[in-house]
Amino acid sequence: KDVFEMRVAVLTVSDRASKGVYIDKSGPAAIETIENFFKTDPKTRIKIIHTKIVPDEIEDIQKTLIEWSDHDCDGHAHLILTSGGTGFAPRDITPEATKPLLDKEAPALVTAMTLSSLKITPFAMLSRPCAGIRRQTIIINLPGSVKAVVENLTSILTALPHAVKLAQ
Ligand code: MTE
Ligand code: CU1
Repeated sequence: KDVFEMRVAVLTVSDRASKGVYIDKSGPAAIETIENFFKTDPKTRIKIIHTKIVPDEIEDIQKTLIEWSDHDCDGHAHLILTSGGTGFAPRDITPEATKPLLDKEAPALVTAMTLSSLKITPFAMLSRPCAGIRRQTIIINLPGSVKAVVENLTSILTALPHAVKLAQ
């Protein structure tokens, strides 16, 4: 039957993880969360096509987002999740790197994440994520902690296959 293979890429944005000061746990947490959610969905199969860790630098982030949303021979990512760099610290620039690359913004994805996150912690106010569409790729910023990745991602997963199909 019609099984949609959703090509997913996960970018971890962290100075310390990129230097190997600690092992990135948020990228793997995003992958586990999305794989686990769609495990029981007969219509969607998750294929992780890229993972990467970059420092909190606009150029590194943008280079990766552009590459992964490009239509190369392996095919563009349907969905790019970034984790980290959405906060108020001076080096938190993931949304600023993402926004200029988007053809269209998808503010309601951010609303959904914020609404559900605020029910869990007031610190959700301190995340400034950006979400939208570049070419045929949906890009969504998530905060950096494992807890925040799981909670934010869980709140939007159910809408993603429909979103991805519409964007093709
Ligand atoms: N959202 C959820 N659902 N759960 C959380 O624990 N942590 C917050 C927020 N969003 C959190 C959350 C905290 S403490 C911060 S500082 C911001 O995300 C920004 O995180 P970042 O700088 O790692 O992107
Ligand atoms: Cu925080």
